[in-house]
Amino acid sequence: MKVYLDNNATTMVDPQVVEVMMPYFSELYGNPNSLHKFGTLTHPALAKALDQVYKAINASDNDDIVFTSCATESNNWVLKSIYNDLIVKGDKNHIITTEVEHPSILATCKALEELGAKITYLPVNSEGIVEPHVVKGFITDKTALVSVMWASNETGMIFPIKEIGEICKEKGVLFHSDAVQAVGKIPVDLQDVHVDFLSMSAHKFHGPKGIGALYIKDSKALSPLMNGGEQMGGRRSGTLNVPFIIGMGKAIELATTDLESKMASIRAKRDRLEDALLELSDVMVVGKREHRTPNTILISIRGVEGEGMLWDLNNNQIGASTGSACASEDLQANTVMLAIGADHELAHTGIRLSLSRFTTDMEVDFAISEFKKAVFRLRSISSSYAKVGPTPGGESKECELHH
Ligand code: 7TS
Repeated sequence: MKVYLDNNATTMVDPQVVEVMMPYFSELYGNPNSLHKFGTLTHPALAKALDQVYKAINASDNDDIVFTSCATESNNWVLKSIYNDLIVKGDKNHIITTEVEHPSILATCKALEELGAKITYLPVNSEGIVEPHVVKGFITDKTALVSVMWASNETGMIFPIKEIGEICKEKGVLFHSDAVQAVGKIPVDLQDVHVDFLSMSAHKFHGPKGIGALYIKDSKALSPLMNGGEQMGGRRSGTLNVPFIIGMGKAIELATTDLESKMASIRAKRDRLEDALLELSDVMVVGKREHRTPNTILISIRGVEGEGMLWDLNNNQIGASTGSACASEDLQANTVMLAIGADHELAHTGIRLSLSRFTTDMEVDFAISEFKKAVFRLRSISSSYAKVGPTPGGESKECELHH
């Protein structure tokens, strides 16, 4: 058996998504901007895909949704264009984000900092989220943008986006949310929550890789990142990736239809896995489960290096992660765990397990048994764990880290 538990890194493309994409590679391959039939024949399916995305996030007709190549592009676009439009050409100088964003936000902020922007990286609480009053405390009349993720790719923790959106609205500051780990996993209703810009990515909800979108409330002005042939109303130049856009539309529709029941089913499997792993001594899961997306567990196992654990799981046909694949090529401690206040030893023992609607009960059973075996095996050869042994009581918990 092979068990894929790294769905926060990417997901399997749903076969129904592949099916709707297929005709647009070799049959209906026209460029939608061409005036002949080869081009115009793609229009109905493109319009449908756009509708599917609008509906899934409850966007209004006044809003814009612009397809991009990925969420990394959407995030770069918002940050760089706000910097150009409101800082270089305007009278603002400040952007607020958090310490635990994805590298596509953090590295872009670092680059803008080098160009002279003032960036505030907000600290997170012991569960790894930013509290609304902390955001409020840092907004000044020079703040151009607040950018806070909707849900963490590492911990699954859901941020108080509604409250932060209200604060930004009240203060007249633009608000961006990287909702890559929220869309398709938990309800995202943009009539209920005030967000000016929202990034999403199809490959996190069983769509293809290499296609994403940026939602823009009230179609507000934002200078383009890509200049060229003026596609997408001049917002994002580059020939439209027709099959991938169609795939994204289908994928978001499938993910958000009967979302509550899909969430309940994934949550039941995640909770069963988590309960079983918490039977081990000296393990800790970051964040209360009711505060997390229903598919994610970030667990630390005292005495077991994250990379060793991954290796062992991989040898036994289980794909997991020590955290974001975007940052895991070097053997660094999990940065989110450090931001939460974990010591370096603990931050080196984090393993992220992320399920999907395709994860089966049998796979969960297999993962539980292999995970436990790997922990026993690795602890038995861990010099540090052997020396100290289980901590007194050795109790395991799902909790907040205490500083
Ligand atoms: N934002 C978040 C919150 C993400 O989790 C990711 C990918 C991205 C942006 C980038 O999306 P892309 O469309 O450019 O690929 N996150 C991860 C991860 O956690 N492990 O591998 C990729």
